[in-house]
Amino acid sequence: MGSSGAERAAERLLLAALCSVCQALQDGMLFPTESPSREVKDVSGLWIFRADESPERSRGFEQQWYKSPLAETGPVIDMPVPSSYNDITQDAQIRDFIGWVWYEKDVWVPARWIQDRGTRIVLRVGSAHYYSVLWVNGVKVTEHVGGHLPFEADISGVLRQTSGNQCRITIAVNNTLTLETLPPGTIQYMTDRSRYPAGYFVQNTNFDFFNYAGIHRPVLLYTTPKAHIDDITVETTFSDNIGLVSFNVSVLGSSKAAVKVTLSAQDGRCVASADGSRGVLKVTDVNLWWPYLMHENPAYLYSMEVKDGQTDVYTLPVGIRTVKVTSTQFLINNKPFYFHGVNKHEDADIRGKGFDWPLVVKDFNLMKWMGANSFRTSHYPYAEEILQMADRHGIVIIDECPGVGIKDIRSFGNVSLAHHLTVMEELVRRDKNHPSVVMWSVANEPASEMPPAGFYFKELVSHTRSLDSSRPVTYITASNYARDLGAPYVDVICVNSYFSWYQDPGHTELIGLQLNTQFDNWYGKYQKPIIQSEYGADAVPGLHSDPPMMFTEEYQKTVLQNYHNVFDQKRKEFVIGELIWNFADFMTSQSIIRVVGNKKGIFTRQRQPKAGAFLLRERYWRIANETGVLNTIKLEQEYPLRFIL
Ligand code: GCB
Repeated sequence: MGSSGAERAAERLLLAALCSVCQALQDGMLFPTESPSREVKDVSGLWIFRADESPERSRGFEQQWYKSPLAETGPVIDMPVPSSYNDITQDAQIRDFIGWVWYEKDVWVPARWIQDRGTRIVLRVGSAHYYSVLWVNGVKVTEHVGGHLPFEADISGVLRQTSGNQCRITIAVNNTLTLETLPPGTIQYMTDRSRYPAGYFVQNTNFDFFNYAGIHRPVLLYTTPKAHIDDITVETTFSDNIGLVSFNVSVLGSSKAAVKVTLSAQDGRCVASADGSRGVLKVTDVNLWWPYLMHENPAYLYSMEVKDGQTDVYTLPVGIRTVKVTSTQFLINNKPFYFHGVNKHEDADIRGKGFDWPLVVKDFNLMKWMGANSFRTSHYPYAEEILQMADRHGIVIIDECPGVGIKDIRSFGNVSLAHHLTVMEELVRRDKNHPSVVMWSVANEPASEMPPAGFYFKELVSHTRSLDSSRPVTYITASNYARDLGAPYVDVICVNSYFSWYQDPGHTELIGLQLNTQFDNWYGKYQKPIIQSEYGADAVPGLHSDPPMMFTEEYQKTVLQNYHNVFDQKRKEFVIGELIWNFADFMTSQSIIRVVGNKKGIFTRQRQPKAGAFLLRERYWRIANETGVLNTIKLEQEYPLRFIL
């Protein structure tokens, strides 16, 4: 059958897509899911915990606490996983603890997992902050540098050699930050004996959120067959009504993998299939993945079943969509997309940065309620479950790595850069298949005016592009346009500014002039589209004044309104988005400029709206309605707009 013009165009696009798929990373980090060939056992829950309070924090290693049950080494306390440990007890020393803490849990491993030598048993930690070492039955199985990203170890051998079905998992976690960690930090010993006791030290950082620590995401045991699907990379494009899904599957533990890939629509109908570990699936009458509020049927996900012969099966949700950037626009499926969204934190009372489904679902409900179509994972990668929610709800994500607070020139050295590149590799490897992720952010507000920043960001951005050529790359700047050395390398300029707050506090009348100047300067110099990636003002909930004064809800509203006036002019030109700082109030370290945390949330930390939330809600729905593609009646039924418009 002769191919149509549309098909030929699609094939050309596909060739380009395949070339980038070839550069996929070596090891996989597929999210553990159940399938006919895989089981998952969640071993989160109640663990026991001990902080190593010895002066050097080294007693646990000297006394080998991993060798015997932790309770035999000294006093232990209960500790929930996932959760930060900081706010769980009444002890300020635990809240502010710096150094090694030890977690332990005894779990049963199903006998059939051990007996069946063809079963591979993996222990996976969703994330632990910052540096972790893992033992199983006293045997070290892996270690990992960096919070916010998963790590895992094949523990089949250890389990079969040690005590069989019983499995004592010990995890030591250290939250110390150094000049070469991401984010960086320094430990400062206080030597003035008239003011500080011997050995007194503090952790200094340059970021504005509490350095929560512990096991932050679920700990899972899961199985795969020995010959197993290790990684899958998909890239998608389309031409007219034909969607193309190029895939690359890597199989480990088998010399003769026989991969079969099947793509099914939401009604279960098979729409395309192929044999082989690399190839392209062609989908006629494609349902594209559209962002929330951009289409009547957003977030369409196909289901891609990957089978390796008779042994392994893995199913991956796939959204077919494209992302492109021009000098004035951000295009999703070739249509202009305007980011009207939020910046978030993984942060809540008691659990700190611990993953929590009620919080995740509540936050998505709030984002949809306010008409937000996007968020940025400020200032680190969020849990994979959050990205899966975004895929399913059509919320667009700017996916940020933990490169926040790079302010010291010593953090621009080769060791730091090498680590930063590795973190980007881990991030892309984990998140590359999410349709919701439309851009990578490699850092937030680095000292981009320092001379090494030019080389540093050139390397970082080009390495990220080599890992994934299908998405634009940015970093978030707060630097002056004339002094920013990284901007030449990024695809989109993301600027944070706090006019009438950190500059000219109290003078909201200056916002219009200063913001216009900001946009014109950046666009004039780079001719790249601009996102206002942060703006806002603190509002202590319930504090009021008219005329507005700083820290009141009225002041926060006034700042927002002044910014919005300028956005409304500039979004006709080259401004492609606005992300409020912040979705919700969040905890910071203690300081004279923070009243129990940062209060720039439009929701409180308990997720109750301040006046600014209603203002943004009205604005975001209005912008969404302007696009003219919405079935307003349907949306009004879901979210009664008549009350606000
Ligand atoms: C910023 C930072 C963010 C802070 C915010 C603020 O520029 O990127 O982490 O929390 O300002 O409120 O100061």
